[in-house]
Amino acid sequence: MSAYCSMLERHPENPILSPEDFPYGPADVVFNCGQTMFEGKTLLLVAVILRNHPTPRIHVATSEDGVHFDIREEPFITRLEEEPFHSLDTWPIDPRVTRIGDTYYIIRPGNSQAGCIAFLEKTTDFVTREFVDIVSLPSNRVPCLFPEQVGGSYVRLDRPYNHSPQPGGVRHELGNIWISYSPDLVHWGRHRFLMGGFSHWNWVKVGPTPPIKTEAGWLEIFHGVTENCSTTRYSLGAMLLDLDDPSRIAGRMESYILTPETDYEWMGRVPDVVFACGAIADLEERRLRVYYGAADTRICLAEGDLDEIIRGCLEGR
Ligand code: BMA
Repeated sequence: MSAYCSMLERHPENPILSPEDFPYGPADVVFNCGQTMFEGKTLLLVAVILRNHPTPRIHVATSEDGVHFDIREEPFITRLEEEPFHSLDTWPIDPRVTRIGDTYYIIRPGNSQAGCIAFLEKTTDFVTREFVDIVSLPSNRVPCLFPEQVGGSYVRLDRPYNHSPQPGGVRHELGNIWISYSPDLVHWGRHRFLMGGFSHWNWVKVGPTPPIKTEAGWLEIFHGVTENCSTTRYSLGAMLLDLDDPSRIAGRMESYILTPETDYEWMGRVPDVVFACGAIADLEERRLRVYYGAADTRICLAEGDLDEIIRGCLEGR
């Protein structure tokens, strides 16, 4: 039984990928991963920071059982080669994957002096990738695509920064989730505010992952950030968006579904962090798997009962 009331259970073999497991190292960090099913296997896009290389790269890791992964040696994503994009693409991490039809779209942040923007790329085979465009202005943290059009438009959630004065005059970097629409995945508009922090565990920032279609609504796993005088803590939450009008929250858990409570989540490059770039639902088995970065150092797996999570959202637990 977890010390906290979490909806997700940690896999007993956690962490399932650590820097020591990276066969092409030495690696200091193997963390926050995109996740999807591909050709019947679980596929992770794993961000790796090598000890002897200045910037991260993203490797493909695949698994038959969802727990033991083979990591491909050749990185799948490294910095974009050509200017003007190369100098904006200094830190390839946090890939979000959405399958639309037979194409897998990947959105990841570009961090540079110019600010944090988002690159959209696509692939059909996870061997070659094609750059589509920059799809957000600074500062916008990794838009997440819905897996199909709604009402004739592509839809996304994103997290523009909001530098708001707080009581007492302190400027604070807050982050809220917005929703927007596009005819072609490149031009985005009809921006609407969706959700800000709403509880002690997420009042500083909330940020999205790609929504998952269920019968009850779009299941959205998001991260929530809180701060106290000495630490920042990242947890995961869940909500449901209306299937026909995803700008409407149909249900939301008041509590987190996962929060740091193990040594490997408390200690690492950034302590006190569980961070997900997505989740994988098995709609037949009614299970949800979340591959998450622990303390910005390792990858772990937490699993839950899909119907329980949906009920938790609808009941506002
Ligand atoms: C966020 C992202 C994540 C990271 C998290 C905690 O802003 O940069 O990559 O896991 O912070 O450090």
